[in-house]
Amino acid sequence: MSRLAALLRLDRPLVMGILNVTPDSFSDGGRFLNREVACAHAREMIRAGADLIDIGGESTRPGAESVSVEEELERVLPVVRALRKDSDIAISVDTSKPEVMHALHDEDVDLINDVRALREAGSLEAAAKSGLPVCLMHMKGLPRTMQEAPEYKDVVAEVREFFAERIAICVDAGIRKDKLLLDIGFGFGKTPEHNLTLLNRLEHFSDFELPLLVGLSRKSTIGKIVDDRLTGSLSGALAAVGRGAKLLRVHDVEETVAALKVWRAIQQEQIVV
Ligand code: PT1
Repeated sequence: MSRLAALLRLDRPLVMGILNVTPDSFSDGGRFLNREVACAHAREMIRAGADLIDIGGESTRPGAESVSVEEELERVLPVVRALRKDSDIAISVDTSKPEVMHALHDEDVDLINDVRALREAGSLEAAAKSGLPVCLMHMKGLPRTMQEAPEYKDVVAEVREFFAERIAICVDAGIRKDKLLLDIGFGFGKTPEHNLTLLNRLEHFSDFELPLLVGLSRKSTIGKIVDDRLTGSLSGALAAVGRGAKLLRVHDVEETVAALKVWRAIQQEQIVV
């Protein structure tokens, strides 16, 4: 069985640690140093109990500019290789680019995490060919402009329709439904109220019978509620698992793992360490 399939069978929520591979200076030394820093950060998240590491070379935060294929490959691939050499951890790659997906053929990775849900030209085919599981995230608009007055008539209905359509398109392209994960896209073309509605009604997405991933760690909606984004993110994480989230995409792995231990102990009505 694949690493990810084995993780998903566990009867507990999973923690995906965020590894952003930041822009480098142009010198080779800069790149090398950046890789070292990224790998050290990954090792720290693994030590803290991460189940997966999500490696991303394109920022998709509100307002972010796009990056070239070459740049993204240069950022992501060396870190994927170094991490895989170091560890048997499940690796997810946060990308929308078919060229990056294609390059993953030769790497031992476990998941494509695509905030554009395979809508970029060529990515559906590239993902299908890779045979890898895919996380389909909902986003309205594109990162650079998505926070300019997002509007929905019924946000839950719209995101549900989006998932139904993307699942059908993936299955048509030869990606088995049981290889898909879904993500409501907290912070992607949504007002804080849209984000809160989707999170509160996460159970409205359970009938797709696919694992639900939630990423709210340190996001601006949390920062609008409380100053301390860590405390806010942990509280949001527990609300998400209580409503059926199977995976949490987080910056603060150690703290999230601890919060989940308390949640699980309550679920199991006994101390679990
Ligand atoms: C996410 C996610 C992601 N988020 C998945 N992948 C980001 N599957 C990157 C803000 O409002 O939720 N799910 N990859 C990061 N994106 C954002 C969006 C970061 C909004 C910050 C904000 O602050």
